[in-house]
Amino acid sequence: MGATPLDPAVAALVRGAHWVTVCSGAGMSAESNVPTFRDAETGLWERFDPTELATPEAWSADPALVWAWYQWRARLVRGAEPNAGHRALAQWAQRRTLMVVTQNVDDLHERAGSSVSAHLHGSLFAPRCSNCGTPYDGTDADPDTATETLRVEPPACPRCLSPVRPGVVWFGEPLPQDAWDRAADAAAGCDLLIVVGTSGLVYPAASLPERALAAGIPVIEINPDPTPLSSSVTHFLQTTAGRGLPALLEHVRAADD
Ligand code: BV8
Ligand code: ZN
Repeated sequence: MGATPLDPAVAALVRGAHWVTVCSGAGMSAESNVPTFRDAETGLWERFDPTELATPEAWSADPALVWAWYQWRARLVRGAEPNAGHRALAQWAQRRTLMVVTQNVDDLHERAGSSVSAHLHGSLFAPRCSNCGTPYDGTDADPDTATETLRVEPPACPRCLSPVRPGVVWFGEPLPQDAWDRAADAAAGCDLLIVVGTSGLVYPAASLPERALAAGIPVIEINPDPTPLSSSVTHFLQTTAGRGLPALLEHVRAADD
């Protein structure tokens, strides 16, 4: 997919937007070599289905398996770098109001310089006690073991000795209310919403672009593949985050020069 020259209508939307809200999904980190949620997990984990493992049932059935999976993912992210898409958003935010709402549990937006308004599904780097909720800031179980073995016993909470759990939102769990409220406000108040790198299958996160469209807010989708949203958005840019976002930023820069 070569860089396609932007449709003048898209360029005009981007130039005129004073408040942009970006809703990102796993595809945002794909060019950083972090597998998306629906990629077949590589190596050790390929025989597991993420939608099976990212559940309270999997955790109660085998905490050591689930803890090892998240340790493996955290290690993968630690070895990854933000990509041109992450960097474009951080630069864009220096010129306009730009809010990042993400479904991703990695920290690549932050490491590119963005401040993230809402991590709708939590973070790989915020483990907490499964019982008393105390944040766990102890050194993680040696992340290297998570690549060699399928099971790593979760650490015990220093306060109540219950197992420490990953700081993510599993299927069937409610989203953090404060994160959801900030995300809903960001999607309702902006002049332009950009949804990038998400299959748009998981709710309520997937409802944010729909809510913006219903409120008459233009929505640009960036994704190399069509999604259930692609036919309803204002503009569908069939390209990757690493190509599409820098292309949009060029138009913001041109408007400022
Ligand atoms: C809730 C954190 C209510 C964990 C995640 C039936 C039964 C049970 C539940 C439900 C049901 N029907 C609906 C539900 C609700 C459920 C849901 O929506 N299920 C779906 C599957 C139908 N939702 C929930 O359970 C949510 N909670 O509803 O609670 C409630 C209320 C009160 C009290 C109790 C309960 C919680 C959902 C959160 C789950 N946690 N992640 C972890 O990471 O391990 S979800 C996880 O998958 C991601 O975070 C993301 O949100 C989601 C989808 O992943 P995507 O980010 O979209 O990535 P994906 O791989 O799918 O797609 C990648 C995309 O990128 C593709 O489109 C691809 O084309 C594109 N791409 C690829 N390369 C690039 C690219 N794009 C750009 N550039 C590239 N280079
Ligand atoms: Zn505890």
